[in-house]
Amino acid sequence: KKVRLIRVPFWLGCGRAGTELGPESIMRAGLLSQLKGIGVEVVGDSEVDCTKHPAGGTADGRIKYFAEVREMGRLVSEHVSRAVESGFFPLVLGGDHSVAIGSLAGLTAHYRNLGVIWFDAHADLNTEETSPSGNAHGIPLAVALGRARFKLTDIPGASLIRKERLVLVGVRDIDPGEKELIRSEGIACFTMHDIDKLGMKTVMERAIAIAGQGTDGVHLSLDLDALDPLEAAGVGTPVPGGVSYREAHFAMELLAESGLLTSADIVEVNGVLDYDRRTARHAVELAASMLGKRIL
Ligand code: DIR
Ligand code: MN
Ligand code: MN
Ligand code: MN
Repeated sequence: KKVRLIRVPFWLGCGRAGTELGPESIMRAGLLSQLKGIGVEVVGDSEVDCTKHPAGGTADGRIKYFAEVREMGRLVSEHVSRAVESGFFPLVLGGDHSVAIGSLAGLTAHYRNLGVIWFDAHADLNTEETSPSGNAHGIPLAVALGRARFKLTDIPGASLIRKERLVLVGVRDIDPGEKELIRSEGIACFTMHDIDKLGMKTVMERAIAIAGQGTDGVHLSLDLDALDPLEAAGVGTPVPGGVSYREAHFAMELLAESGLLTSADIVEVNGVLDYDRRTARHAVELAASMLGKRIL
């Protein structure tokens, strides 16, 4: 497997500085040596030239820094698209979760039928209208499904993802508008309640079946706030009652075993809040596991 790293030092989508340090924190936690150790070749490592220090508070309607988010999305899309074209596995290091707008745009330019597994405490299904925070990291899935005013197809080359092939895992904090969308669209959503009830094994088997059925690529978008804040405190929007490191690690191993994964995002690692660097280290372990690292 040949991986291309795409670093996106962006925080404007979460309204709080620190995630622009995410890519560097993850690299410093030993990503390259971990991947080398399991025989994963890293071919190319690029940094997206996104806005780090905004000139002013350019709110376009209700979403903060929307112009910057949109431009970042376009740039990330180009990087991801180029990586897929060259036959590489794009591994996008965020940055806040709005970077996934760019990943999905770049991926849908190539995969006709992309499956998406969204590992997150949140549903990220707000629209410009339903967002209670105005933060762009809460809208990427509504954008990708074409349910927000800004649509994935507003980025050159991109197409929408299909709701039938999208699955959420680890969710425990959903806004009213998101709940409505999940219900009306029938989006597959494995909450913490489902994980507690069924266990991670069954949940991931079902998630993989949904995202893998008839698809030509499967993307994992891993928001580190899916993990319990007791183990991964370095995120901007921690929610108690999350996935344990052990469960997350197992989920990544099951994904690797499926052999279906073709790209991933690792997002929301906040270099300022991650005081003990544990969140970044977990991110590295999870990256290695999803790319095939085995205990034995
Ligand atoms: C919340 C938080 N649903 C929002 N979203 C987060 O602002 O729209 N997503 N933190 O990762
Ligand atoms: Mn998220
Ligand atoms: Mn989240
Ligand atoms: Mn491991």
